[in-house]
Amino acid sequence: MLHRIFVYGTLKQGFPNCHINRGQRVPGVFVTTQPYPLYILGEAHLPWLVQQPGQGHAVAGELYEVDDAGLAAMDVLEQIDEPGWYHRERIQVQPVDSGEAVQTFVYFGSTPRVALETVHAGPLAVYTAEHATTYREGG
Ligand code: PCA
Repeated sequence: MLHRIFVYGTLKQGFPNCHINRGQRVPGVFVTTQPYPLYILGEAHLPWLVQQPGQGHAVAGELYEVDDAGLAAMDVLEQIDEPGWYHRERIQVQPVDSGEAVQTFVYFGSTPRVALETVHAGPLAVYTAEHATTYREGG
């Protein structure tokens, strides 16, 4: 079965965890239909999208279609079974130029960590290659 996943951080093409992303890209740039806060968080400088719709900005990223095994590999990276890490939820995104909104999975970071750790930047509208230079693997 194929799943849609919207990635906004290190799983984007050319970013530090892109090798874990085995999905097939849907061409173009997509943005979240709702605004959400996107921060750079903690010692590892993690891109951290928080499930607080209506705060922050519409966030830009990439949309992929991925099979069960590919999605499972991303779930392992994002530690979705560990409290305090990412959880995978459904949201709506749309092409930045024009086109129809679609439902997709996305990884939200745990909300309480934002209050407990250093917020280096944000809320952001996009996670850039420059932000990725501060990312620490295994954080
Ligand atoms: N990886 C996922 C969530 C944050 C991260 O670094 C992504 O790129 O969407």
